[in-house]
Amino acid sequence: MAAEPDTPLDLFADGDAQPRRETLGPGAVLLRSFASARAGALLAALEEVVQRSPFRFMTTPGGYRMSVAMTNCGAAGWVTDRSGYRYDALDPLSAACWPLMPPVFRELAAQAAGAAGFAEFEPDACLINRYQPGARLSLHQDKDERDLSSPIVSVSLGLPAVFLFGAHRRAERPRRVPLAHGDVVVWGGPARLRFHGVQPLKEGRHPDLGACRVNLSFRKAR
Ligand code: MD3
Ligand code: FE
Repeated sequence: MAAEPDTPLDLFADGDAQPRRETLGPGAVLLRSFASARAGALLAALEEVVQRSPFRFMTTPGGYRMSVAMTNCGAAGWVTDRSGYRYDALDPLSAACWPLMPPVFRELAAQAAGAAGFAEFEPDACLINRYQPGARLSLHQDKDERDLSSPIVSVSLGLPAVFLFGAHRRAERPRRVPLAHGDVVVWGGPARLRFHGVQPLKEGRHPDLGACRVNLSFRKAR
């Protein structure tokens, strides 16, 4: 039998740092390792953000404390409390504006969106989620943003996690997508209102982040 013809992957045989693109479904593009080369710069910028607006456990409108700790940067930040979910210009802990979106955040988000076919993505909100072992996000839709025609760009850092990519109905069984340090996913168009979640984080240690996973999600909220 003849050898298989060379595939594009053979051009990048040294691999892991090489970005690879995978389509998860209509409107959902996984860019493996897209952020790897800039992970150090992203984490340094994150340090500055959390000095001003630290991670905190928010409360759902139903009164549950979320297992994922959150903070934000940008002109608007996603918050939840007993009165509901919303985007707010102010950090409720400090009553001051959320920290500015670091240029390295903004640039990475725009480049990833562009690579997935969304030109000129200008996010005004970056929700930052921190998962410690056991933390999870149950299946939900993101629909608090005014502009549902813009994509959401999500950047995974630290420990790996299993992302649940569902359908337009909660009951439909989601696809399990393992996400690792440096992976970026762009969700837009027909994928924008799909249910999604994150399985409970497994124990582990990441060399840069220790026992946690951080996810940056860039949105156009208003
Ligand atoms: C799929 N966070 O904060 S954004 C969230 O890993 C959230 O922490 C995920 O879901 C996390 O709301 C990463 C991934 C995401 C965002 C919007 C979507 C996936 C999506 C919209 C439709 C389908
Ligand atoms: Fe979400």
